Amino acid sequence: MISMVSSEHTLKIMDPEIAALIDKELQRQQQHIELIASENFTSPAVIETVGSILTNKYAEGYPQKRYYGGCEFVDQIESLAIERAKQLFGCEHANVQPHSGSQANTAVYMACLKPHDKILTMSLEHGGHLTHGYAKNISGMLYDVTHYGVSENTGEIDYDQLESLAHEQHPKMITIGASAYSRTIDFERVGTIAKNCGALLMADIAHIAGLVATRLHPSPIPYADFVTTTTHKTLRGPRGGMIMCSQEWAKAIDSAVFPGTQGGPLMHVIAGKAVCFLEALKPEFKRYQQQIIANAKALCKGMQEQGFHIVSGTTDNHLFLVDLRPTLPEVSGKDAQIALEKANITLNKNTVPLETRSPFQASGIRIGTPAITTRGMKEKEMLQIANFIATILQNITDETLIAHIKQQVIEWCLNFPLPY
Ligand code: DSN
Repeated sequence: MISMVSSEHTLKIMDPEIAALIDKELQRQQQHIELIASENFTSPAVIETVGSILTNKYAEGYPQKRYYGGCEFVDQIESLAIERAKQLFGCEHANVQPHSGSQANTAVYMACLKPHDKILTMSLEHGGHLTHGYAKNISGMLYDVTHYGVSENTGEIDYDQLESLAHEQHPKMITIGASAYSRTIDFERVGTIAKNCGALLMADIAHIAGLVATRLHPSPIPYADFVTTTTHKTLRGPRGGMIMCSQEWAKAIDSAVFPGTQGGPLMHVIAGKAVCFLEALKPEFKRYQQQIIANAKALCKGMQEQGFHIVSGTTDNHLFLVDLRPTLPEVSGKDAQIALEKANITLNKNTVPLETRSPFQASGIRIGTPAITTRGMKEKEMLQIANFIATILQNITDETLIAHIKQQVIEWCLNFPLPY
């Protein structure tokens, strides 16, 4: 499709500055070990779709119910995306228009809550998300928020605390789902708690969507009134969001997305979601998800063998948290992130249970394997990565050593080319 652009209109000619920055970003992606748990490398087919002429089209409304003419083909595209999402996740209704996970969560709240209603959610410090009632997010401003968290001893979600808070607070909604949690989530138990206290349940599977789609993580669909996700993390699609629910809530959810919280849908991104869902329905996608988990377990074990403390002791999914304090008490998460970045290893600092530093410093790092698994890395490579990380963190002020590892990382990355 790109080849349809005549040479005098290419980006390099029209805007060499932006073209050069995109080239640099591509080189950065190729030459770094990407361990940010929420990032991935989407397929060339998705990139082609998102970069297509579909970006030209306005289509406010839904298939066959649009406010604009000329929607014949985008109607078919959105219908395909919806049908594939329903097939992939086994849900009754899917809205594929949310521009992001945050938009998806906000639309769910708009569909069923009124300002000042009570919500019970996982706290950000314990692995939740901004849109799960964080004070400076709209969810924390509009609703009366109570937080549950992880047990300080085990690092696992404290379902007993969740249950007693639910009976004490009588929330209108409970949310379950996390951005930094490495263990299997017991959606069935939380569904029972919600039912017993008369609360609605929203499960946010943004991080684990690929694992849920392939049933490598139990699905919340049978237990939750609403399931929200992004499409670009383990699901490996374009950057965007989605809401799934039963037919009972379909109309309210659709109205909350449009016109409630969004205007025109991004049809190029919706088409990219359709392509992503088709890819995710293929058997090789399940093998990819299995390898993500195998790699996370191997990297986690590698870090433990290097003497690092893992929150909750292990991982069941695509990520894990390292609490740096027992091994390197003087090194903050921020220090670690900066030092690793110098050696082309990208990840993010993260707060850990019983955190003693501010969120800007933090005492942990979050490590995820979706992106490096897409590049074809396997268990053997995870041990090498653990070795790189440990060497840097144990010699955090040794700039010569870090520069030397950077060169090794760049050469090593050549063995795992990106498909672009
Ligand atoms: N920013 C995402 C993450 O890194 O987990 C969550 O929205």
